[in-house]
Amino acid sequence: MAEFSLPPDSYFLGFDSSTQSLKATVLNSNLTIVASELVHFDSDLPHYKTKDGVYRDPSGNGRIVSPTLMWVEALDLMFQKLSNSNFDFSKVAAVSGSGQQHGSVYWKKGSSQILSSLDAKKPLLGQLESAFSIKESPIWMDCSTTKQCREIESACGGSIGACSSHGGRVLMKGLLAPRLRKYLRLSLKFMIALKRISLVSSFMASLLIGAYAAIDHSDGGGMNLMDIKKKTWSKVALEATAPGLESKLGDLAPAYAVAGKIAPYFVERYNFNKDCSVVQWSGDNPNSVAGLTLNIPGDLAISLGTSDTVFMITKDTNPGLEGHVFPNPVDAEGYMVMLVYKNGSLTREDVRNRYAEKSWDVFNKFLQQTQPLNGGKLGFYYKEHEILPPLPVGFHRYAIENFSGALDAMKEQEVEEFDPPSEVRALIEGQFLSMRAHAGRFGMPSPPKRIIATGGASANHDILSSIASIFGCDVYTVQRPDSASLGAALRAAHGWLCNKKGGFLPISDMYMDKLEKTSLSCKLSVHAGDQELVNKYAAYMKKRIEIENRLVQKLGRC
Ligand code: ADP
Ligand code: XUL
Repeated sequence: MAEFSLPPDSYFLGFDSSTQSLKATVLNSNLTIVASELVHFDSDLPHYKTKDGVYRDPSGNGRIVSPTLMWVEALDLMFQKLSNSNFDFSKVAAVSGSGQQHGSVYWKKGSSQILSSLDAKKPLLGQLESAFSIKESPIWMDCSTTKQCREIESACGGSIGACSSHGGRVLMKGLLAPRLRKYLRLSLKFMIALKRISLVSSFMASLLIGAYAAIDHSDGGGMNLMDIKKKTWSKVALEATAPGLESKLGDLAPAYAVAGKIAPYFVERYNFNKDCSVVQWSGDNPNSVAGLTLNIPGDLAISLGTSDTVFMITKDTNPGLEGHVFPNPVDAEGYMVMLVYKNGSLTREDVRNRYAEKSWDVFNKFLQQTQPLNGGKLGFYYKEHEILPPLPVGFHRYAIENFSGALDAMKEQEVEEFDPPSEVRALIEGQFLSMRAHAGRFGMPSPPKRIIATGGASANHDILSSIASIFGCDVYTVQRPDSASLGAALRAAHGWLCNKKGGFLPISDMYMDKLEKTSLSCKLSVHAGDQELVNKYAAYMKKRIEIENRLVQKLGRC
């Protein structure tokens, strides 16, 4: 291993360009965090007038986008903030990053010349103003592509299963393939003027190398366009989406590969070493797999960010109807399986604002005051069109008779509203009962060995306690809730080592026997709930799924 150790006294810089912010985490050669920084889009860049980092189309057509140039300006500001804190860029041996998944950027013809000749005396923003065909990037929350989902599904053979080697079910509006079908069929003129399509991850990497960066296998696996076993573009999926697509997507590369050296722009402007490597960026959920050091099958990770996601590592490439499967970014042979909920933190904030005086303290007090199973008050809260289950915006509440008994004895009645403390508990129990039910279908052991929680809301101990009671296992947290940027910094180090070796190296070699001495270790936050309650929750969960299925039948797929 000494042959392939990290260079002493060096830094590994990881970014996370997420829905609401750009974050940075820096690890040193001992894998200890030495710096971190945040640019919050709404408050640090208020002139874009985003809410939660996005624009929602007021006509209610489901279009949700973010200004591409806001991400560029956020990078300018991030470098400025790090410079102001006297961060020594010359010590950075490698940089990598994480991007919200499924967001897309459309580069115009001529943009590669702009990228390769950036003037170090000026910020990036003004220089990139004319580089994009579409100025507002559609993101993972966008759900304006129902028609295209249906068309692709039918072109793929009419069934979701027909496309199962492409990383997940096709009928998923947040994913890229239906969106590309919509945009690329807009007009021939648009198609001719378009040079390259990037994901948020490969877009940000492109800025750093001053050239178009490849899409990596893990984030690429989420596009519904890749054969995840062969790790190549899938001809069937490309053809079902749009003609001439392959040349616009460019090459694919492993997440641990080096995308290029850092561009001269950053060497001159911030004093980076000219040999600093930029390791492929990847999606935020794959980066979290790395940052949480998830390497034991049976460990479940729950990320509570803008979206809520649940993921595990696996060797199985067969996605269930609901799960996505991506190549694991730090295991050349392995995969990760994941569920995505659109109604995560923003829906918790909405219920907090309506019922808990806009305060997490009051929200938590309500969780503490109310009993597990909530006296049979069960709720479904969708502030955004939900993917899982596919239901439109709306709140639905039920009073369950015999809620702590056998499933057969439970009877529900729809009600208007609960008292404020019960609204809070109904939301939290509803979110995690749904996760337990759906994760069971993608192969989660019951109970999981342990849960590792991350993302903004994992800082909330009362939410973690509900998770431990519902799933019946211990809940761990990491030192900092932003595992995606930590994972990106760790992947920068991993990519650096793989590059030195000239091939893949297991990431655990990097922290073998010294995990506890690094910033990567997890700590036990809440013990498993008692078994009798876990069993009661199991019956209650089945009742919830019965009601959920009925809601889906009645309100249709969104
Ligand atoms: P993303 O990476 O998707 O931009 P984050 O992982 O940074 O999102 O999480 C941001 C969210 O964390 C906020 O929307 C906020 O609701 C949530 N959050 C922060 N602190 C708490 C808390 N104490 N309790 C519950 N949620 C919290
Ligand atoms: C994953 C997904 C979300 C975004 C959020 O498929 O759509 O988790 O990655 O950033």
